[in-house]
Amino acid sequence: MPVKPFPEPIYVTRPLLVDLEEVHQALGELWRSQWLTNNGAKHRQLEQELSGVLKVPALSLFANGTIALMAAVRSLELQGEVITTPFTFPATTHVLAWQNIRPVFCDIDENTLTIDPARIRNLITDRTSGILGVHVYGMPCNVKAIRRIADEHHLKVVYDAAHAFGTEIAGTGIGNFGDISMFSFHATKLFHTLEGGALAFPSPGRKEQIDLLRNFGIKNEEEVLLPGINGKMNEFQAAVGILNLRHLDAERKKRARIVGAYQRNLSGMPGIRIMTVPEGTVDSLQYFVIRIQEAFGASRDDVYESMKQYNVFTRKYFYPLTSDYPCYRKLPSADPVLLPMARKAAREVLCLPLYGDLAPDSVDAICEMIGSLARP
Ligand code: T4K
Repeated sequence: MPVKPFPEPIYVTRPLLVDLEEVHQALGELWRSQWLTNNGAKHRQLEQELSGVLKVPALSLFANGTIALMAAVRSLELQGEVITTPFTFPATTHVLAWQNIRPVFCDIDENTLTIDPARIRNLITDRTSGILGVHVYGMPCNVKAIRRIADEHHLKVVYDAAHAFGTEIAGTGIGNFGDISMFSFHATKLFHTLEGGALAFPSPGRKEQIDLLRNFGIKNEEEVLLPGINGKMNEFQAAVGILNLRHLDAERKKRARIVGAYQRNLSGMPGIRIMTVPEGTVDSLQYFVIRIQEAFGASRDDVYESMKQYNVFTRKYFYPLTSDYPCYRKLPSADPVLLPMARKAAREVLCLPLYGDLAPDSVDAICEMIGSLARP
């Protein structure tokens, strides 16, 4: 081995951890208030602060991103069939299945790896009620083309923006597109609340109903208006979120430097294609993703396995495709022949370690390790 393995494991990500003293202080406030959940002061404060950070008119916090996405699907009364991408985390597809909706898999765009609008029209039937796109790695879907198709066919549009915290298209927060967007605040996300998530919606009028769905449908002590669920974020999660927001800019700056270091080291390496957001788009800096193509000589799986010997644990987000899971693979739209781009992407992608505390010379070493695996 030309480069020495790391003495400690290097993971694809590490959570942002603020000074423990700050956490103790926030916990002290909670203990004194004796208010731990159910729309408390921290919850209200975080909701307000996040609407500003994400540049959306309104937003509702949730216990996690998956429950939030379930509430979005409910709120829009999606049913029958929903057209979606198979190149995603299990949650996106499972949320449909949990509500007895048939996922209809659509192939992805070769460059952005998001749902390909040119293929959506052919999949629309009289049972189609919506489109569920994923801004995968924070790469925006083609929101204009999707809106056009949705309007023509009277379909609702939901975006899984789990990776897209802070993504902006020409200065507009990503949560302003589609009818509802879901953000994940899981510990592995740039901004996190341990576990957590939110729904954002361009029309603030939607908030009342979504908040009801989040809290059992309870309007007041006398009235329960609809079959809601328990999707509430608690006060500890919200307190951690408020603290993390204060460190967001610093974390972004550190990540941007790391991304720069990766780009300097890897650009021009034959067979390595770096995923970058289009011009005019603010990058969420959630993942640093490369595609390992034929010219590299070694396969993505070879690199993934070999990097473990160096104590580097990269991830194959998103392999396998959700359409290949046993629970979905018999669906007509899951036929591999219909999803050539998604299959290619799932074979090629590799997420490299990206988090603020990753030392720049570790990035250089990781790139050297990758370079040493090339078999041109
Ligand atoms: N839609 C999309 C497109 C998503 O990607 C996700 C979640 C969702 C929806 C659902 O949102 P949530 O309901 O989760 O809010 C992780 C995350 O758990 C998951 O939230 C995320 N996507 C997914 C892409 O990544 P795993 O199964 O890869 O996690 P795990 O435990 O293998 O962690 C990855 C690495 O992170 C570890 O190797 C080490 C590091 N790590 C992890 C945790 C949990 C830490 O250093 N500390 C930690 O506490 O899913």
